[in-house]
Amino acid sequence: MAARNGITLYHSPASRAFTAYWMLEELGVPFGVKTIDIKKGEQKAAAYLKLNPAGKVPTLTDGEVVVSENPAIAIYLADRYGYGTLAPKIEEAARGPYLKWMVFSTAVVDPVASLHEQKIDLPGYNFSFGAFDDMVQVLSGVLKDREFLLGDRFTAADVVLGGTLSRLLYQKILPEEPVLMDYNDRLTQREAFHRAADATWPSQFYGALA
Ligand SMILES: N[C@@H](CCC(=O)N[C@@H](CS)C(=O)NCC(=O)O)C(=O)O
Repeated sequence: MAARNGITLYHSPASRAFTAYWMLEELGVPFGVKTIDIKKGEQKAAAYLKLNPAGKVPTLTDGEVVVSENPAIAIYLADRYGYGTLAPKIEEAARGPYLKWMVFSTAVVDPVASLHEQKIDLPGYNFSFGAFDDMVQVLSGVLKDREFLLGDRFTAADVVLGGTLSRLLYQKILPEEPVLMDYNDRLTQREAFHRAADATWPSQFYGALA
């Protein structure tokens, strides 16, 4: 059932919708949850396709606003409910890398890692997401001397990249490089991460955190 302020998250347990759930927990805004069971194919039901024609979770509605794709959901929520804190302001220099890491998370990290998991490693120069090893190097490079993507400041970009990275480390798709593991530890220690994980993942998934 939708919360009074109108935010509803359509999610499926143990899915990429975890990222949007974590984002809402970081903001501390009230929200309702509707479960779309992707194992039962509910994401392809006509009513849901009207909200998200891609037939995937997550989708978020906030009053009249309908938004899907994790980075878009996080950018929307952070601008609306965490502007200047979880979202750097438009005029801040940090806004550039903030947006870059948002997009990089699902335009590069997620697809190239999915292919790598299938043992498909394409030549980077031919594909927009580049090569798997290059992606790992980019992440290790940016995180080697800082706490979060933008330095000592935690932002919604860490939620989007971190939600992806955390899953990929758990699935052993990303190499266990200390710099990535340390970053993941910093993120998974957050209370909002725990609340979202407890609500959306089977307990064994993040069992080590319990
Ligand atoms: N690019 C989307 C990916 C979302 C996605 O892949 N969702 C999966 C669950 S992990 C899904 O809904 N799969 C169901 C299907 O493809 O039918 C995002 O970042 O939000």
